[in-house]
Amino acid sequence: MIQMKERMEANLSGAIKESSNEEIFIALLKSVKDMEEEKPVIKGNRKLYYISAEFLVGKLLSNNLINLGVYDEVKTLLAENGRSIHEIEEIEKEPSLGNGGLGRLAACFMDSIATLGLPGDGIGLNYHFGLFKQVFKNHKQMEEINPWIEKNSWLRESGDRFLVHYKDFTLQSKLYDIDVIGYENNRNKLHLFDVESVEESLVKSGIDFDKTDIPENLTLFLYPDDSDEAGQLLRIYQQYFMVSCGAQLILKEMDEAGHYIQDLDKHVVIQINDTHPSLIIPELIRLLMERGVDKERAIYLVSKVCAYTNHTILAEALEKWPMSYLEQVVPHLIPIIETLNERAIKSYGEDVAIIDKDQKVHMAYMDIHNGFSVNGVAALHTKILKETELRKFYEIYPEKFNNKTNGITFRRWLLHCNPRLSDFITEKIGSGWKKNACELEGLLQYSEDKDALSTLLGIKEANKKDLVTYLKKTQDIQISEDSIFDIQIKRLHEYKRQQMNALFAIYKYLEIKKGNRPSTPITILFGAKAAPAYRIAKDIIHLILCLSELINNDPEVSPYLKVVMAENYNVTLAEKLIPACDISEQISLASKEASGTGNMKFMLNGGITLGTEDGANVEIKELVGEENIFIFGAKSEEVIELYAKSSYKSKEYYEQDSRIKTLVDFIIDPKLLAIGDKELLTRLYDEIIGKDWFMTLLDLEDYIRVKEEAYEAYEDKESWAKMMLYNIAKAGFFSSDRTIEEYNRDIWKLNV
Ligand code: 26V
Repeated sequence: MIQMKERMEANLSGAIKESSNEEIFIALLKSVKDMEEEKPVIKGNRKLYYISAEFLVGKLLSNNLINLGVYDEVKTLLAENGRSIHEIEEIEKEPSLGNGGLGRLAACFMDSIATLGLPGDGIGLNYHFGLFKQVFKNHKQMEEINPWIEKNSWLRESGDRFLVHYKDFTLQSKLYDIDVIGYENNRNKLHLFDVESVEESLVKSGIDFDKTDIPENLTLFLYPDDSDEAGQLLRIYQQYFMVSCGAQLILKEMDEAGHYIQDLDKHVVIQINDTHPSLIIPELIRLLMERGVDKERAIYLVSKVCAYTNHTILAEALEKWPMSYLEQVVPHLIPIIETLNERAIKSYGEDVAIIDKDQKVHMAYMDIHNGFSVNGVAALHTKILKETELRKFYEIYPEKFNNKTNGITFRRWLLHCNPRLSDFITEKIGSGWKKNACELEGLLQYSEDKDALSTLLGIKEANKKDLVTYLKKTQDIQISEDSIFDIQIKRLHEYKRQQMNALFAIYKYLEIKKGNRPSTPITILFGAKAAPAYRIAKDIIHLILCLSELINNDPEVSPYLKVVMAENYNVTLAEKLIPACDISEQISLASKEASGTGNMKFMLNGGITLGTEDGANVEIKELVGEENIFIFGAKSEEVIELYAKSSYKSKEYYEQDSRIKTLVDFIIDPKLLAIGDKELLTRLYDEIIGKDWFMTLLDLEDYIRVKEEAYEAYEDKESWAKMMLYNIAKAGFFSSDRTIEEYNRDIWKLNV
């Protein structure tokens, strides 16, 4: 095998010592791409296509070096030449091809699919500016473009080009591939479709652009603002582009493998990641018919090939496209969608129609009728789908429903982001856990070992120091490494209840003002982007930034409490924050967070969950036991009943509990109004008292009580370290390798 040293020499004009970080990065990129190309592509008689509008892959250099088994070699080579791998990593731009959990899940899955040696490619879009870059100005979120594609990147141009027909024009696709290398295994591909005519200069200021010029704007952004009709139409144009290219690629690969089109169901399985790619169903039927397959047979074949994953029960997030929009964009799919609708009604009645009375197409319903599998992403989520949200469908097709609790790749979320902990684990139990995550349980034998527990605390301290340095250097944020790191990082959404955490910060601030100081200082850290058109989410960011300004500049309070919101939260930042966390905030309103995957990443890195019984928190609790997690708040059954009866009135909590009243009133306290924008703060205040759709005030008292318990528990370092150890030891279940094994066993059945 060619050594990395030789590869680097071939790709670098001068010596490593004399080269710039940029030059070294490019040489490494080229070397890694060469190594990847030498890896065989994973093959099999049956292939998976994971189709998703989002793949939040994160930076790829270290990930790929690890999976190729040359990370240590490169690190040493650089160190011998006086260079640090971490400085080189900084050069790479992070592609932001996802919003949050759903996109990151797709990236973890790609890693595990290749690691398990399964033939499975990803299909998505090559957004030039991805999601936006978040910047704070006047305590508000502003959006800027986030260009990430450079002359030298992980993208490889592929020769494949397909024509995509819309009502008014035709576009030709251009395909880029990113190699997906399994850990000590071979290669799959992530196919990202793009269009040649896209025009980056269409973006004028911030992230504004002409939404009607489809040939020029199609792949500029991930999910552009869809609060208006033009935005929604653009989304349909994007979705159709992705699925049409994907379907054509699948059929082309069938041909190349010499398979008969009639045997599609033997050789292909398509996992539809949420409903964004659901138009692949009518499109594939159409393409099969174009190739001479009769309609009934085409519908049958497609229904044996497509499987659907649901990622949310939030009504506003379930896609329903007006027929009139589809007519404007893809009229040739209309007769097929109408046929599917008529068949569903004929067999099972109007109740489960795909097209509703308002002439809207329910994408999820189309998937359920015309796919062979429907899965939720955590046990509780799947139970709610079966019993409540999709009950009618579960009664018709009980055999289609199944649960696949989410997982995360331990290569990125432990091996790469927390080398100290990773080395500690290997020293204690050997390296088998890297391939068989359940071996982490072996750590339990150290639960009474004082040396091991104190080493574990030392690792956390060191990681906290690293984070302090990083935040100071990159964002000029000053926090104390000796404080409790209490972290909530995830998309900003009302149901995730960052506002409840902010109300706690107000409570703590007022307590300290009264002289009730915490034994250990507290740092409450947030990271979150809000959708550009999501008013309340942006108001919550405004509140947090104003609180941060007030609290951090108050000399009476700031030695004991800091509130910090890190800018532009992304995968790279998550990799720094997670290893340094003491308390992991997972405080969504029970029943609303389908799974969560941040909760798993924190657990694996010794962060202790403070959470509601929601999503995968329920499974975390079952694994670690009540004594190793802090659980509070209403249960999902209570919440579902409150919604059913429309009986929750936030105003009653506000009026009847004087402490709650004090905390909520503080949102419009003159001290905050002097810092922030009166209109925004008042709007949020009114929202919480008048509506509070996600029941913040219902759980606030219990949240304060249990969070104080967690802070107190932190004081006993040895027992805290035991909790950490327990959480790490029990995290094996959440390896995405386990999740993918289950998908393959129950749904994909790729015979390797
Ligand atoms: C999307 C939207 C878009 C319109 C405005 C409101 C809204 C609210 C939620 C969403 C989420 C869409 C689906 C999604 O990202 N689900 C996430 O999937 C993760 C991976 O399965 C899971 O861990 C998260 O709990 C779930 O929220």
